[in-house]
Amino acid sequence: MKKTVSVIGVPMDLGQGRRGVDMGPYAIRYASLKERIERLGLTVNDQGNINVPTAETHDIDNQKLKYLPEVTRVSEDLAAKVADVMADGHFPIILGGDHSIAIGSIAGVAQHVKKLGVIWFDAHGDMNTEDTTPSGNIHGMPLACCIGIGNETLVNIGGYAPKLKPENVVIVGARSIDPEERELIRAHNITCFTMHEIDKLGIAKVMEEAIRIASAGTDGIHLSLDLDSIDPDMAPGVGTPVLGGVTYREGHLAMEMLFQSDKVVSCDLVEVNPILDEQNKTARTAVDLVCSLLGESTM
Ligand code: NNH
Ligand code: MN
Ligand code: MN
Ligand code: MN
Repeated sequence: MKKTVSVIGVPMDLGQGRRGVDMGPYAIRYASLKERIERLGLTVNDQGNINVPTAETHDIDNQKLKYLPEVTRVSEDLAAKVADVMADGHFPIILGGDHSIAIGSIAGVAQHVKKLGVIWFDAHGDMNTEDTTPSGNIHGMPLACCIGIGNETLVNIGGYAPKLKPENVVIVGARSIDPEERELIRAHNITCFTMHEIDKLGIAKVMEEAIRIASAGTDGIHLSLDLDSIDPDMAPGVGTPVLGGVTYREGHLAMEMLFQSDKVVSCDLVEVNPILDEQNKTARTAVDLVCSLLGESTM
């Protein structure tokens, strides 16, 4: 585990339709992110926020990919920032914002860790392309972009593609996948542990497999943690809650196993929307989970 954590906020709400997710970075900081991580003996370097344009100042000029130019610009800035802190030897924690920010964060991480695996904790697949998206929302597309499919511009953020090999990508917690997205997940042979597998095999077995697959032949794992992977009882403040999610304890065991693997090099905490939340519960869940990821133990 690296000794210094760099926190990068991305107040992004242009990748989906519900306002308030741009306040996610503030909500997560307000849930004592820095203090909690410092208690683990790590140094926290808060880099502030990446500048994100306000929705009111821009038009949706492309219904297929809403706010494409704006999301592109933010993704490039974020990729550069993440690459910079990785070059300094830090562990980046990227605070969303909606999940479209993973296009930029992974572009930055993979610039450093060239053979990168990803564990994508999400109720959704985020494997839509501009041809399959039912919504035009870029937050439903970041994983596809990272494996090199979909919109040219988004696929090439950071000036290179692809960022990931599908064989090192694992989705965990899925329970709401669009029909054409399912086809893409299958066609690209991406491992997807839905809630069905978590119920049946148990989270420990699922994570053991997920870690094995994401680390096979790679030099590190990026964790992209969409808070809607967690059951709405502990994470109600998300734009698209789906019943029957990962429980609080399952989430913790997953994070503890990732810590023990010593493979994780970076992470995203996304989709926390304080306007839809109950007394910042979702941000507090996010902080609890990331502390487990960084080695907080119950003993
Ligand atoms: N699959 C849908 C779409 O592409 C919803 C995605 N919503 C998410 N993804 N919250 O994590 O628009
Ligand atoms: Mn620097
Ligand atoms: Mn997502
Ligand atoms: Mn999701």
